[in-house]
Amino acid sequence: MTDASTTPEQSPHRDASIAASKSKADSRFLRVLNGETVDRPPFWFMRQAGRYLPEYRDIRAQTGSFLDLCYTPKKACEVTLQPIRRYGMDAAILFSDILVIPDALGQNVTFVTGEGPKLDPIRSGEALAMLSIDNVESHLEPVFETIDRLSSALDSKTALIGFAGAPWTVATYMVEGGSSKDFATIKAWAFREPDAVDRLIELVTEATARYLCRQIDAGAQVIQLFDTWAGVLPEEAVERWVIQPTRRLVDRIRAHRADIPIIGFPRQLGALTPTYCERTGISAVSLDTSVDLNFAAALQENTVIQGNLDPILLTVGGEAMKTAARRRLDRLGNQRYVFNLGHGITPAASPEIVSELSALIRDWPAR
Ligand code: 1CP
Repeated sequence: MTDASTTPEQSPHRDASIAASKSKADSRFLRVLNGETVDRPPFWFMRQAGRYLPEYRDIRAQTGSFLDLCYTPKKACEVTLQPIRRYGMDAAILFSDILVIPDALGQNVTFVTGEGPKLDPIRSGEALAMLSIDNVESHLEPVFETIDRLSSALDSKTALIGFAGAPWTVATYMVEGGSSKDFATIKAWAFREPDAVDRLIELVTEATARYLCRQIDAGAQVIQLFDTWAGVLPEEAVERWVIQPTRRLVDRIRAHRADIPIIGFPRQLGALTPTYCERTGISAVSLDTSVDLNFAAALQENTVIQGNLDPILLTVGGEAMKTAARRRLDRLGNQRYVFNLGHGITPAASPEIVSELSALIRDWPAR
C-alpha cells in the first residue's frame, strides 16, 4: 500500500514502464477535462456497474453483504471492469459507495436488498461525539487496494475515476438514517441548531478529504463528488452546506495534487448551478436531467459539462433514446462535453440498449 506521502510513480508496487506508458494524451476523457477538442465526446455512465448487468448480479449473489463487495478488492475490481469489457467506456468508475464514509467513521451502516441503505441515525451532539476520524484511512484500505489493482488493469485509453459523496449528501443519509422523501429531519436540525450540523459536515468533509487524497495516491486520475441531494436546501442554506464544504474539499484535494480534475454533481441545483461552479472551483459539472440544453450550452462556455440524458431512456431504447442522445451530441459537441446520464443507470436498464447508445456515441458525427 502507498502511504499518504508517496505519489503513484514512487509506489514500490508500480512498474515504472506501466506508469510511463499511461500517457494522459491517450485518454479522450482526460483531454476533454483539460479543455482540448477531440474526435467525439468521451462517455461513461453514472452507476455503469450494477444490477442491470447479469455478471454483476452473479458476483453480488456470491458475496455476503453489499459492503463486503465494496471491501473485497478482487471482486470490486472485477465489477468495475465488467461494463468496460462490454461497452468500452472512456472511463471506469471505482466500485464503492458514498456510504463507506459513515461506515468508516463508526456509524452502523447496512444495505437491505430492495430497501436501500439503513443507518443508525445521528441526531444529537452526543451521537455525533461517538464518531471518530481516527480509523477512516485504515478502514478504507481495501478501497485503495481496489484502485491500485484497477490502475494496473486498465489501458491508457480508459481513465480511472475515484469518487465520494459531497458532505451535504452524505450527512443526509447519516441523519435521516437512510433514503428520504422530504429530508425533514436534517433540515429541521440544520434550521434549529446550525452549529451542530456544521460540526457534522466538518467531520464528513475532513474524512472525505483524507479518503480522496488516498484515492489519488492509489491511482485515481479524476475525482467525482456526488451531491445527489444538493437541490433540497433553500437558497440561503446552499452556500453554507453545499458550496462551502465542496470548496474546502476542492482546496484540500488541489493542495495534495494541483492538476487533478474534479467533477461536481450538484443534482437539482437549478439556477444556482453557475454560482456553484464559480464558487466551488470544480473543474467540470455534471448536469441532471432537468437542465435544458440552452442552459447547458451557456455553462459550457466557461466550464466542462457532463450529463444529462435521462437514464429511463435506457429502459426504452429505440428512436426515443437515439433522438435524445443525438440532440445532445449535436448541440454540445466535441469540446468541453462528456456524454453521460442525468442520474445513475437503473436496475431495469437493458444491457442491449446500453450497447446501442455506446455505438451511437462512438459513431458520432457519422449517421
Ligand atoms: O445490492 C446492490 O447491488 C446495491 C445497489 C448499489 C450499487 C450498485 C448501491 C446501494 N451502491 C452501488 C454502487 C455505487 N454507488 C457506485 C459505483 C458503481 C458505479 O457507479 O458504476 C457509485 C458511484 C455510487 C454512488 C451513490 N451511492 C450515490 C450517488 C449517486 C446517485 O445515484 O445519486 C448515492 C446517493 C448512493 C447511496 C446508495 N447506495 C446504494 C443505493 C441503492 C443508494 C441510493 C439510495 C437512495 O436512493 O437514496
